[in-house]
Amino acid sequence: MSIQTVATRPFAGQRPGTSGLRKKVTEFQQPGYLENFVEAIFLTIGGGAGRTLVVGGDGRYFNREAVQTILRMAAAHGVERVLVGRGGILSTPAASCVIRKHAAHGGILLSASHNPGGPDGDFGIKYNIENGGPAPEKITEAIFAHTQALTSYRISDAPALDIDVLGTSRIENTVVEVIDPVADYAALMGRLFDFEAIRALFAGGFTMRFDAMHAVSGPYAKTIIEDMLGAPAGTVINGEPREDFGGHHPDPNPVNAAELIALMNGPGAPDFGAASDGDGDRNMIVGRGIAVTPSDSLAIIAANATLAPGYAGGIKGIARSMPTSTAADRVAEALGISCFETPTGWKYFGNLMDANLVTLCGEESYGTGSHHIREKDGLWAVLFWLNLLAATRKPVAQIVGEHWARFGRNYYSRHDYEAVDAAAADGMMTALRERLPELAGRTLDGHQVAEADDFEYNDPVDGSVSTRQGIRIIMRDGSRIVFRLSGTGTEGATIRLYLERYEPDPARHDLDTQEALASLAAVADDISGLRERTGRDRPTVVT
Ligand code: G16
Repeated sequence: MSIQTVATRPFAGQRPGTSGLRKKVTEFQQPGYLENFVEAIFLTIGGGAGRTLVVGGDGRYFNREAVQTILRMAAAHGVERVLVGRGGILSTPAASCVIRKHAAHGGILLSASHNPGGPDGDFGIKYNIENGGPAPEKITEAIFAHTQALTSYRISDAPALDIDVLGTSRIENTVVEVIDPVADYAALMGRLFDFEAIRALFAGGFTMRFDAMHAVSGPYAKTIIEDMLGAPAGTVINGEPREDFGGHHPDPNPVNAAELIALMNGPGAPDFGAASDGDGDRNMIVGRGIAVTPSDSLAIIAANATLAPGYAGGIKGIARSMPTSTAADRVAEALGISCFETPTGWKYFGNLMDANLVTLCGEESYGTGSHHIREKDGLWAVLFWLNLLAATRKPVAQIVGEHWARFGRNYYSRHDYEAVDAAAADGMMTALRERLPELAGRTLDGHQVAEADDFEYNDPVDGSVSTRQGIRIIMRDGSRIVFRLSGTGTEGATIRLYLERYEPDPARHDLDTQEALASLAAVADDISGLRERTGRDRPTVVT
């Protein structure tokens, strides 16, 4: 074994997006591409001497090769100890949990989350810091700057390590410990939720279907829901992680998890349905005949937080990403706690949680979580709902209906226009930005515009400023139209249009969501010229 210095050259496009670097697998397979990014991480954090690092991923195609490369590079950079999930597996929330529990300096996470996998799919890598959360922008920018100036990287020429067996071995002077990917995480969940009450719920015949979508949450869900909570075998479906996610899009929304939705809407539906994504940080909550929107789920969790033992003392505050509906704001107001509005991306919640300003965080993109770790956490949200169902013994639809009756309903939908021409998308956003000053005060199809701006976030903890985080058109009646470009797509541009309408009157809480939002959708198209500029006459995905 010896440490090699290998000559390299910079690759274009290695700037991390909303959540790390995500590219096609084929791009990552170019010699030096992954190595350059990893070298840049080590240069940014100042090497590995005396440090513990966590490494793992969602098991998608190229995960195993990438883990081996990172282990050999960690050894070349003098890392003292690496904790790696068995088989190279760690869900994103479990990685965050392991970093915190073992006081690691940080972690390298391999995932392109909900993006499709396989040889023609996507791969991704991101660095998480010692609080267990995604690196903030100043670190990701430093990593990017290093990628652009590299002339070489360092790597050990050690042979591949067996990462399928628990135990400790060495590469150069680095200790590599293969750990059970589920154990630490499952123990943490057991401390937050009333497992006894949930066990009693299942023992009483409560039925559930958890669709792991052939992604990483399968082993976690089987251990916790079936083995520890006593749900019958078969409650977790598609529970074996596969390198290509069984050819599916591992994104838990009603479109991609259509089978689960059909089951929950059909005769003989189980009491409760849920799904998680590629790396286990997203969740979808479904009751009989009702898919709960992520924005409502956050608000309902907040309103009922004290039912779970881990939150029995109450919550400090709530944070939501800007495009997420304002349903949680109403709960925060009722509880007399603060509600923060941040840009899209879980990384913006880290400072607020570290400063103990918020307990719960959520995003419209099927992400919910709390200060127990620093990533969103799919299974955590599902366990929260199970705890809520066990404590109240009410069906999901009743819990949601009662919440709306108390706080009002925020009709909400996201329209995605995927893989559109990047120049057309940029052109649309630029033109809309220029129109913002003249929109304020105007009445558009009966909605009076109260505010129209390009969202800017001033972090109250470290004072950093993030500009151009999405265009908001806020109406006097509480309705909102939001436009932003996705930061996670890998093909052309994806335009996201978020629509929200607030309805306080319970007599009007059973409208069809798209019908309730039709007038706002028409206004959105009118002011942006979206259809004309992109040549699309309808969204690719509506959730
Ligand atoms: C990532 C981030 C999320 C964010 C989402 C938005 O999700 O971790 O915090 O809400 O991207 O994606 P976009 O920029 O495409 O709207 P994930 O689950 O892909 O890591």
